[in-house]
Formats: sequence, C-alpha cells, structure tokens
Amino acid sequence: MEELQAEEAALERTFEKRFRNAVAATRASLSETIDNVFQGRKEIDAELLDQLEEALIAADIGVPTTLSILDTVRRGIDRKQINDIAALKAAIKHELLTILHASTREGVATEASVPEDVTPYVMMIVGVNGVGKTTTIGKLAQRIKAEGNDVLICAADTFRAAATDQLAIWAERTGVPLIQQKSGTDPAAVLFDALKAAKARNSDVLIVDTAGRLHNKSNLMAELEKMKRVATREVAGAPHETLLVIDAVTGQNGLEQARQFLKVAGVTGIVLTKLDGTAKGGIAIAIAKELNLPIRYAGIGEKVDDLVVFDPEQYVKALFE
Ligand SMILES: Nc1nc2c(ncn2[C@@H]2O[C@H](COP(=O)(O)OP(=O)(O)OP(=O)(O)O)[C@@H](O)[C@H]2O)c(=O)[nH]1
Ligand SMILES: [Mg+2]
Repeated sequence: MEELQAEEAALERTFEKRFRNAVAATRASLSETIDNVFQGRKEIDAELLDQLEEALIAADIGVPTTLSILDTVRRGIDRKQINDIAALKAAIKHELLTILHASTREGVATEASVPEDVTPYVMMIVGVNGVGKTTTIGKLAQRIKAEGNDVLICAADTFRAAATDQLAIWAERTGVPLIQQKSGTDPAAVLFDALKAAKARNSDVLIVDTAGRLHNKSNLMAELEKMKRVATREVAGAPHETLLVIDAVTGQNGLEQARQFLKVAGVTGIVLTKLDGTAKGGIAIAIAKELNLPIRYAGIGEKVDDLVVFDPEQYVKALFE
C-alpha cells in the first residue's frame, strides 16, 4: 500500500515536471516580461500597470481577461491592499487561479473522472482540423483504461480516408478495441454501431473520434448535432462528455472556434493540446474566463503519455516559478 502511494507520488512529480517543461516557453514569455516590467522598481505607477497590461496580452490571456485582471489589481491598490510589487504579483496569481477555478464544473477538480454508475459513459471529441483530436483519443484511451475501465473507441471520422488507419494504430498501441466502417459511411451510422457494441460488451467508456471541421461549415456542424441525437437515443444522457480540442498554438483563434462549437455541440470541457509548442499558453486563462468551460486535460507532446489532467494550481505555479 505504502509502496503504491510512493510510486504514485513519484509519478505525480514526473508529470508535474513534464508539465512545467511544456509550459517553459509560456513561463519565459509571461513571467520574464512581468519581471522586466518590475525590474528595479519599488512603486506601482500608471506606467507600470500599462506595461503589465501589455505583458498579459502578449501571453494571449486576451484583452477582456487582461482588463478584468487589471481592474481587480487597481481596486486592490485603491484599497491599499496592494502596496508593493510582491503584493501585486501575488494578486495577479490569485486572480488567475480564481478565473481557472470559477470555470470548473461544480467547483470540483477538472479531472474528467468516469462515474461508475453510467455505462457506457460516452465521450465525444470534437474540434477543427488538425488540433489533435485523434492523438488525444489515443492518450485518453490509455489513461482511462489504466484507471481500470473497459474502453471502446469509435472511428466516426469517415471523411478522411487515412483517419481510421490513424486511429487503428492508437487502438493497437493502447490495446483498446475499435469500431470502424469503410470511409464515406455516415458517421452517425458508425456511432450507432459503436453504441450497440459498447452496450453488448458492457464497455465502461466509449470514446468517439469525429472528423475535423471548420466551425463555420453549417452542414458539418449539423452532422455533429445528428450524432448527438443518435447517442442520446441509444444511451440515456449520452454523450455525457463532449470535449472540444483546442490547439494552444492557434491562440485567440481557438476562442472563436470554440464559441461556434458551443452553440451546436454542447461542449462540456476543453482539451488544450500542444501546450509544449507555444509561448502563448496564457490562452488557458482566456478560455476559462471567456468560455466559462473547464479545461480538463492538457496535451504536452505527441506520445501516448503526453496528456495531463489540467490542474489550475499546477498551471499557475508552472507559469510563475
Ligand atoms: N507537440 C504536440 N503535438 C501534438 C499534440 N497533440 C497532437 N499533436 C500532433 O498534432 C498533429 C495532428 O494531430 P491529430 O490527432 O491527427 O489531429 P486531429 O484533430 O485528429 O486532425 P484531423 O482529424 O485531421 O482533424 C499530429 O502530428 C500530432 O502528433 C500535443 O499535445 N503536442
Ligand atoms: Mg483526427
């Protein structure tokens, strides 16, 4: 028992370390810019606040979110709660955490733990082209299986010929069965098959890959709605989770995509991929603030275990320390 706990603690530390590495570029850009703003100063003046505003916007935290953070900071200064630079830094960190926590559902951790009394627990993965949906499914399948669940995956991206092959490689790598049909099949029909199979096999979790689609293509968005209807008809309450994958590299564009997906796909959470490839990881804050959706996972690389549960504390700590 103790050994297991020690092992888990060690694993936690490795993940935390890898997460820290993944956001190193963002940390360098945000934290160092802020440090430069503060360099050699003792007093908080209007110029310092202006420069701070620029630093936050440059990290892709977004204009509305930045303005709201500065508002809170200014109020703190007026009330004499913030009177030196250390207090100002602490206030920024606190504000970022508040934003991230406010977006978590029911105020609990963002981890998308699979409830035991819902089978199959259906997760749909959606997003624009190339953001990392299929890769995330491979990583998720591995992770959820390791937690002791029977996982089934569904190749409902029948649009791109190679899509199913790509998912089949992940299925094999993670030892998880895959439901597929020939390309060109109606994705809702593949999903229907997979839902039936999941029930017949008593699978705990069904993860559904979908074709990448531009948020402004109404026929493709209608296709998503149809898939959702099929899921609800076959399994009460399904899809239980619809994860929108956003590529951190696309920054503010990702927000606009997300708004469109929210309208039709009933997104319940975000997976923020490619955090390892950008200095603009501040987008996580903008997502939480402007979409009011929890970020459940973060992608920090291309390999199967490069997916971490997004932890607001860990994220803010990794950005500043
Ligand atoms: N560095 C890095 N690369 C990633 C991450 N997630 C995915 N990728 C890479 O991004 C590319 C696209 O990934 P896919 O999983 O095929 O994306 P997709 O959304 O399924 O793409 P479509 O099905 O064409 O819409 C691949 O080269 C992945 O290896 C990540 O967290 N970090
Ligand atoms: Mg794909």
